[in-house]
Formats: sequence, C-alpha cells, structure tokens
Amino acid sequence: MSRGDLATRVRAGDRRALARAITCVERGGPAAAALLDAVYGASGQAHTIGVTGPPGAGKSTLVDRLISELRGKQRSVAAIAVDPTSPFSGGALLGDRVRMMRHFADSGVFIRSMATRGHLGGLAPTTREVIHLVDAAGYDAVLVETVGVGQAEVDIASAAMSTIVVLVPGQGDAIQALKAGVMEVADLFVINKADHPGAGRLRAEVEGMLRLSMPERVPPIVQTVAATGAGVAELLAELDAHRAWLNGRERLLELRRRAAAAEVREALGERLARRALAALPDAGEWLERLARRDVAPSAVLAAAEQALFRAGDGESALVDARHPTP
Ligand SMILES: Nc1nc2c(ncn2[C@@H]2O[C@H](COP(=O)(O)OP(=O)(O)OP(=O)(O)O)[C@@H](O)[C@H]2O)c(=O)[nH]1
Ligand SMILES: [Mg+2]
Repeated sequence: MSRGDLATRVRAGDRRALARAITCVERGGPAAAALLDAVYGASGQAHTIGVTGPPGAGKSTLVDRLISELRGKQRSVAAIAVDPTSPFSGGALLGDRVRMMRHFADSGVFIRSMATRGHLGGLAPTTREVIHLVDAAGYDAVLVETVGVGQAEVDIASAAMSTIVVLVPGQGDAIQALKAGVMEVADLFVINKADHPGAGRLRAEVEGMLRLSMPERVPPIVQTVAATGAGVAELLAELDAHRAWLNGRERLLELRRRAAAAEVREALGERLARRALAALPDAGEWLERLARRDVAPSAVLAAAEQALFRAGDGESALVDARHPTP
C-alpha cells in the first residue's frame, strides 16, 4: 500500500490503517513525516483529553469507564496509554491493554499503548504526532493517559484540549504535587477512589488551594469511584462543558496556537540537538570532560552550537535532521 493510500484510509477511519500509520510514525524518518503531512489537515476536530496523575491513581480504570460512557452516547473514542518504559522488557506495560480488552470488539473504539522510551516528561517523543493521526481518523474523543506528577501534566496539557488531573485520598503527595505548576494546567480535577476515607477532606483541601491561587477560575472537582463507575457521568458532563467553553470566542484557537508552538519547539529541540551532537567533533570527549568538571557547561554548548552552524546553513541542517541516518 502506498503512503498516500494509507493516509486516505486513516482519514476514512480505517482502524487497521490507523494502527499501521502509528507504527510508521513511531518508526520515524521521511515516511512518517510524509504521512503526518498528509493527515494533518484532517486533524483538530476531536475532543482531545489528557488523563494524568500519580502512578496507581486509577487513570486506566477511569479511561475504561469514560470509553463506556462515551459509547453509551454513540460517540467514537480512541484511547492512548503512554506508559513508562519497563526497564526489564523495554516495552509498554501490558496491563492497560488487558484491562481494556472488552472494548476491542467495538468498532467505535481504538486503543493503543506506547512507551516513553526514557523520554523526559510524560509524553513519548511521538505522542503528539500519534494524537494527530488518531484525531484525523475522525474519533469524537481521544483520551490520552500519562503517568507522572509535575512535567507530565504540563506536557499533556500542551497537547490536549482538556486536561484531567487525577488525585487520590491518602496520598500525602497529592497537595504537594499541586504546587509544582500542575494547578495551572488542570482544566478538571478528579478525586478518584472516593470510596476510600479522606476523599471529602482532599476535595476541600484542593478547592481551598485553587480558590487561593486562582480565584477567577476554579476548575471543577469531580469525585469518582472508577472501580464502579460512580461519578463518571458527571465527569463526562464537565468535559463537555469545558469543550463548549473552549468553543467560545478565541479560546480554542489560542489553545491550538500554544499546542503548535510547543510541538514545533519540542521537535526542533530534538532535531537540532541530534544534529549538533553529530556535528561536534569528539562529542563523547566533550561530555566526559564536562562530567569531570574540566570544562564548563557553557563551553560545551558553545562548541556544539558552532559545530551546528559549521555543518551548514540552518535550512540544510533541518532537512538533514528530518532524515536521520539510522
Ligand atoms: N477502591 C478503588 N480502587 C480503584 C479505583 N479506581 C481504580 N482502582 C484500583 O486501583 C488500582 C490501579 O488502577 P489503575 O487504573 O491501573 O491506575 P493507573 O493510574 O492507571 O495506574 P498506572 O497506569 O500504573 O499509573 C487497580 O487495582 C484498580 O482496580 C477506585 O475508584 N476505588
Ligand atoms: Mg494506567
């Protein structure tokens, strides 16, 4: 199948083509870039929803319930689980896929796991691109689960329309986590495991902090028991309300501007870094000297920058970096 056919089939909502396209994008290189170019115009319609929070908070269980809730309203949904890489297998954890197996027979549901492969932050290097693909395939909602406290929330918030931060009672770090820039990026808070003691108190604490720091817009706080599905209908109603609010005035456009800026900056950063390190003679030696404190960090940066510019004008550096030799 040619690349053009694959893009056409993705845009037509063909699930098998979508799975193949994601694999292609994860592999990278010129084929991935061409495929993304061919579907990009069709993306931007789905309600992209980030679901993030500490390990074990119940994110996958919640996503599973949200899928059911959305399907009950005849809405199609794609779920992407961005897992931490297991140091033993090097692959994505299987648990989420097993759990969601019951949705696999449903043609209105698409589920995919991807590994972060040690990438900093909560997103895999290609998560944004995979979101574009799934979005272009015409799903009404795209749920993206990422693990983490801190950078993960900030990253997913720059890639999704609505960001849900999941907290659970009895975790001492929940309130602590809110101080690390997370509060600003959450559009919605979920207090999951509300069947555990302390849910009401955690809610009051979160609400108190939000009122203090952002009195003009306190995000909704929804209590859920993902294990039973309690509160999930309310959560979806809040998500719909947030989407409707975004649709007002220029908000969605502003959000897209920020997402585009984050995406370009991230991709450029990675490509330029790869290119600069490849162009720097004795890069390994420079890093060794840096580790030994024989040189200052700024000296290494300056050398890498000079090597990058020596390697050619800015344009050719970017084109070459798009087609890295393996
Ligand atoms: N009591 C109770 N248990 C829950 C609830 N939601 C999820 N769990 C359980 O909590 C455990 C972790 O749930 P997951 O959905 O895997 O959590 P997660 O946040 O996706 O975990 P990671 O992806 O590993 O970070 C599982 O054993 C769930 O059954 C809840 O509302 N109440
Ligand atoms: Mg999970």
